[in-house]
Amino acid sequence: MKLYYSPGTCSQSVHIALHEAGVEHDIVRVDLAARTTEDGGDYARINPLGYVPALELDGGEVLLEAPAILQFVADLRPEAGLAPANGTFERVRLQEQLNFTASELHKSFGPFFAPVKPEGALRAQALAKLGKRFDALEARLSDGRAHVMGESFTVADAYTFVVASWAGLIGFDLAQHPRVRDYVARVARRPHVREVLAREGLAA
Ligand SMILES: N[C@@H](CCC(=O)N[C@@H](CS)C(=O)NCC(=O)O)C(=O)O
Repeated sequence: MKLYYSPGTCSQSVHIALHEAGVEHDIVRVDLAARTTEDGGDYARINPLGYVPALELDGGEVLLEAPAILQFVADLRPEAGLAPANGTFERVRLQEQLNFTASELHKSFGPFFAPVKPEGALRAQALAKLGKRFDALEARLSDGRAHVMGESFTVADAYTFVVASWAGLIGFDLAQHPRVRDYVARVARRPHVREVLAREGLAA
């Protein structure tokens, strides 16, 4: 299978999941601005909406949307323990967290990555909203759990880690969210995460 990715973006969550699950895969870098793949292909043929991640299966089918792809990867290797079994309440809890990361945390970064950045009162408003989402993540980690679903690393961590690590990129200081800060540092130390960062050409 092939993962279409752009370094450091949310596609990194799938990249991490593939490594943690031990699933053999190729990676194809996408130029998001030009909408082309590294071999000069038209990325719109993979995802007409132009965003990453996309996972192309060996039969040619393309799977989109990070929360769905992450669960697909987890289910390829149940023994890796990256998601509770389908049909259980624990699985729904994982989906709840994946959805929080996608539609609350990830999307709250949107204004800062838009071509026209928010300034003044708009920036303050966007920062306040992001801060509230980080408050929720801080509260989730407040019982001392090592990972968002408990003690074990799951695909929800692959995604939450990547998104939370963007705080530094936009100058959002995690000092007010020490458990999130420690969580990001902890996940960044995982051997597979370090491997993925290196493979994407990013410093650990
Ligand atoms: N709903 C999509 C969102 C993916 C997304 O936001 N991808 C960003 C990188 S983190 C992207 O490729 N942005 C470029 C664009 O939208 O043109 C998902 O969950 O996979």
